[in-house]
Amino acid sequence: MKEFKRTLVTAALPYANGPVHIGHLAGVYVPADIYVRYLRLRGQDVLFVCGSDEHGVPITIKARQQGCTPQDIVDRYHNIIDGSFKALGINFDIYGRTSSKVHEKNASDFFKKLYDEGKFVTKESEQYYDPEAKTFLADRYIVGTCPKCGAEGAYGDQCEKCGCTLSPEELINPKSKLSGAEPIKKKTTHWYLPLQDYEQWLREWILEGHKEWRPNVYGQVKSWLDGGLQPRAVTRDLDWGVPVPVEGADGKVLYVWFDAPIGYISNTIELLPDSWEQWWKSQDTKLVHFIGKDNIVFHCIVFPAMLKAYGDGFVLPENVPSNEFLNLEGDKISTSRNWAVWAHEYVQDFPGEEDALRYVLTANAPETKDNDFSWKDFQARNNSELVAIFGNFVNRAFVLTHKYFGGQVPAAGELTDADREALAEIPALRASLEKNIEGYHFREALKDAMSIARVGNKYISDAEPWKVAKTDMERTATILNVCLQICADLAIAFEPFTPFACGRLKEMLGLSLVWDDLGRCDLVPAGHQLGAAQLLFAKIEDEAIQKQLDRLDAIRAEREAAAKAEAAKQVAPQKEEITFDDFQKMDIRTATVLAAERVPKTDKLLKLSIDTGIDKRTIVSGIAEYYAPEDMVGKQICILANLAPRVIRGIESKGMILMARQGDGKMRFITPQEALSNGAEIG
Ligand code: B3M
Ligand code: ZN
Repeated sequence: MKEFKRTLVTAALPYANGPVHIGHLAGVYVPADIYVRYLRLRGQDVLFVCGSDEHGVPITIKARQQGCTPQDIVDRYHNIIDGSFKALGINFDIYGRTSSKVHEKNASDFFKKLYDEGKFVTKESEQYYDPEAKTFLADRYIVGTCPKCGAEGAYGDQCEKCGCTLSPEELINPKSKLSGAEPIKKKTTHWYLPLQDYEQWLREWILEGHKEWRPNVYGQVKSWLDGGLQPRAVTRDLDWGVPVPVEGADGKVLYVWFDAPIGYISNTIELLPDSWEQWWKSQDTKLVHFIGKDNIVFHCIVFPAMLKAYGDGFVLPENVPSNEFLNLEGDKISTSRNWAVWAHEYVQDFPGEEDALRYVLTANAPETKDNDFSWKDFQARNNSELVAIFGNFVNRAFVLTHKYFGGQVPAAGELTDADREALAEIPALRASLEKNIEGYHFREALKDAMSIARVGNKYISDAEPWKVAKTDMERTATILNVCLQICADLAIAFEPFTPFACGRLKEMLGLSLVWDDLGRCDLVPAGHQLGAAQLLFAKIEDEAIQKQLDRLDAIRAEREAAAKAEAAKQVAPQKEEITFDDFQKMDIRTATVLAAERVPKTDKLLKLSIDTGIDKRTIVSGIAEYYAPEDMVGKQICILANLAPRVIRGIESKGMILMARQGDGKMRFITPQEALSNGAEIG
């Protein structure tokens, strides 16, 4: 195994076009922070870099929609995101931004060097252009009717209704999402990085050299490489981004996925203008990128190829841990549908409960498969694990030490087997915890930490110092001494996961602890004065959970109503042409309903007696969902009189009532605008 001197940890730069939600936290930021805190506790040299990703089309779209500038948008979200990371204890050394001057220069210089060295190829192509908004359009910004299912509002790359993949050419009636204008094709020239030139090198480096990467990451890389790499455009026609620093490139900027990963470097430069190269260019730096699963190709293929093309000894990632997706209450998290738990709202709704979220998102992390976050599970894990096991154990140990020994750590007498056995479990759990964190298995690592709390909780429950104290103070002293040693272990083992509670616990212990202390058993010296017991974790009450569930229910209801309204507007395509003679064959007339009743044992059918002007007859009609029998009596309607009779549920039905049916299935009968005599011919 390679020996490294320092670890550079990056967390994917969130787009500053919206706040971050629990999916982002669980996928990237909480695991990255756990990893960094662990390394710090071990005394390692670590740098933790992140920042806002402030370029890209979605930001310009949002600005247009809200009638403000892209800069306004990124300023707003940069601050919100930065604030929620801080509130949740996700402690970057720098949280920079790609709209900074340092980044603009760095990204621009990076491009220029590759350009000067002939590392790009140029290509002319035809792309969609919005003649009103005067801008080229990404596929996503062209909408129209889906050619497969007829749904309105299908995107140029996909129809969300039927799920089919599309290209903008296939859309019926394509329109620019920006201005509503019909897009035209226009020639444009861009710079491309010929990824295929790096394919062999990537194969050797990753497929041969990094078989230990998570299967989802390794598998995605392999399938990209097996599919054959293509030149990839690194510039765009857009007015928001880092301008392409070559002559004749007016109106062009660096593609957001070209400049964003360079942002990791820029942010390091901003923080450490004199020593940043040590982090990026020394081969004894271990670089780890924490990312979301939709970022894999950019971090494992494109960015490394960019660095390789650049040369100059840039380090490549040693690992790229990426999670699957987190769902919320069984549904995909979606920013546009507002189906999310937003980090900045969580910290407002649950002040002081930051650890609970970190804990649950880790315990439930989608490390190997998609996972679900539910508020009930959140409450249960907080109340029955953090509060009932970890918190309860520590609380009992402290309260009893204060009660019997005035808060002074009592000296241990001779240890019994039970004492020794409890303490002996800790080094083994520590070893497992280390192995798991170092292997990026944070869920398992958290289980190891929780197992230490379980050991403590079981030990104190079995040893019952509150009973022993009635007869044997010496034994009570030993038990509480053992408990306090375990409390110190917990303050260390949990620090990466629940740093706020561990801060309080260290305060209560009056000790500063490092990782190597974990499992030593003599951390808390006899005679040492403890601080007052503080609450480590608070119970989360049903009302708080219900409030969140109500909020989600309201969003769901709103979404369903909107979907219904949308469906109602759907118009069925016109039927095949018929001749006038075909039409003439139909005998359509006015008629009046004389009586109506439900057909027994059916939900949909009404039996109607009607006066057709020609005769009195019975028609069975499937309208019971829309009309009660009494709604129909006395109404004038239109019927198809000469439809061949049919027997429905044993009733002979002669003719059909004309109904108008809208896209969501809602039906209304047709009535003449003014009452006419029954039997009037329609046509
Ligand atoms: N902003 C994508 C994302 O948030 C992107 C990550 C950039 S990392 C260099 O999914
Ligand atoms: Zn479709």
